[in-house]
Amino acid sequence: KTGFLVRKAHADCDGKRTPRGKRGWKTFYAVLKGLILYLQKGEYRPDKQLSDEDLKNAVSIHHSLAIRATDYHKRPNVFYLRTADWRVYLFQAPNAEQMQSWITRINTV
Ligand code: I3P
Repeated sequence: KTGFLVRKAHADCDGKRTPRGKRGWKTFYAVLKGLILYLQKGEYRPDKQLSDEDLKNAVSIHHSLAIRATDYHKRPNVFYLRTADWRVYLFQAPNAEQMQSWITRINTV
């Protein structure tokens, strides 16, 4: 599955609150391949080499959980992703269908 997602980092490894200055929303082209959610900046081409930054932004979704962010009201179509090492991201999908589709795909791999 692929598509644009806007990401906000909420908690880093071990659930530590992501510090101010690093909590802004950023747009990525997301590619879910196996157990990795790749987040690429800039223009997307299927054959494009992943940059070092792209690799740093990749998220392991093994033992992770995606949940609709019903308590977050500032933006629509937002879901939480909690990873096995207790990072927490918010992801905004372009619409409700895409949000549900990402949640289902992440939770059923
Ligand atoms: C953050 C940025 C986020 C905001 C966050 C800020 O600043 O403005 O958009 O989250 O608020 O800390 P920075 O880019 O300097 O990290 P919201 O859009 O959800 O308000 P927060 O610290 O209350 O999460």
